Amino acid sequence: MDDAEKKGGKINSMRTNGKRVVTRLNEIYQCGKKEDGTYTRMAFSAEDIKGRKLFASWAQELGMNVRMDEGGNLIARMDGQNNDLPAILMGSHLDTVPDGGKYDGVLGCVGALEVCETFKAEGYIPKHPIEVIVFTDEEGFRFGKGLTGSSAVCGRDAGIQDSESDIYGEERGHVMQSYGITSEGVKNAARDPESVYCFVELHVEQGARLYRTNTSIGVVSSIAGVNRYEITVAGEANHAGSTAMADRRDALVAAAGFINKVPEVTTEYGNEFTVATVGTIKVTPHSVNVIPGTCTFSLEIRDTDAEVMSLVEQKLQETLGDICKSYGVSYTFVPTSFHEPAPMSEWVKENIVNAVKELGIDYCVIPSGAFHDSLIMTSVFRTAMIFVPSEKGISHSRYEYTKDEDVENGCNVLLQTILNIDRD
Ligand code: HGY
Ligand code: MN
Ligand code: MN
Repeated sequence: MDDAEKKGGKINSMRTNGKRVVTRLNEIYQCGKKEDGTYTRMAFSAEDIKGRKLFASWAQELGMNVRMDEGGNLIARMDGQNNDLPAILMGSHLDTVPDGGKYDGVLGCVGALEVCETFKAEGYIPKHPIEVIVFTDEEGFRFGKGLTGSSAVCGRDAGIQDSESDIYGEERGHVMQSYGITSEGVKNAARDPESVYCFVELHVEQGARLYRTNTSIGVVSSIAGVNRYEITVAGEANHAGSTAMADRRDALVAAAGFINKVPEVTTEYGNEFTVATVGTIKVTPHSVNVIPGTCTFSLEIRDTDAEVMSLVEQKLQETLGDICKSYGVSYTFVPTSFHEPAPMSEWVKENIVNAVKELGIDYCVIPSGAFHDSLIMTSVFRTAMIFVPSEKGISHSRYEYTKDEDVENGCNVLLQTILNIDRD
């Protein structure tokens, strides 16, 4: 390709190979096959590592330089015409929730690699170096806190410690040995803001707005903030046969009273998009013939407005206090993680919108209820996201599905966005 072509017609007709992307989404999915019949790539697990190795091998075949930073982020780099320029970053995550789907996170990684593969096939050398980044433990279900790799890249305290235990009782320090990283070392992964031009993440919507309105592309306006808490209700463990109903201080019954109120309070004090969820629960001593002495559960509140989030938190805490008082039990309400709602970069968004228009694809601008590595990345780097539809809005499920043509559209929009940014 000569210079005129590089600047003109040929690059405007450059397209990704949708079939290859769909095949790769399936291949990464297969890496998660487990004996229990699910497909799960829990962060730091053998299945996760298998997926990352496969991904790294594809990048190496392209001649990209592949490394892992101290945060465990896998980074594949393609040289630009001027390697002194800051790098254009694309990517997402390969870890999944339990029994997760084929698209969440993986599309952003495989789609980013596809952009590089298309550049190579077309002989197009971008001005800027390009990096594809697979972030560490985005989902965070294992230790109850995600966005580990992106927090590290942004120099934000990921709030992790080698001594903390995951949901199976395994220590983080031991678990992270599978990547060869430590909680202390993760802090060294902070990236010089000057070394990054911008970050673009392609992702499935995970909600039903694009699907319901039959829209091909979502340009993400902002990402909802997410605050998490661990609540423990403490009553009295006692004999389940000989303790009269009137004499009980059952921690689970009190917790259930509160959990039952969460939707009502959230709807009353939140706005249209506010959500609150209790997603995990455990009791002690966890015996069929003992009244639960303690009940510990998670609470998560999400919204695009930080003030609404704190009002809902306050009202839920008041409700918990009233209910615990009426049952004669005590409680603790401990914040475990806070992520502020975050708007996306106007400049990157504009580049995405221009790309969509150039390709003649229909789009709308929507907020994201799910969080993503972009939620953190936008605090340091110019960041925006491209959404493609999730059939029926289903995600975090084996039934997650995005049509092949939507996958291809998303990759082409990513490609065109990067071309536009690179020429800026
Ligand atoms: O939970 C989330 O919103 C993200 O998908 N990890
Ligand atoms: Mn997810
Ligand atoms: Mn995701």
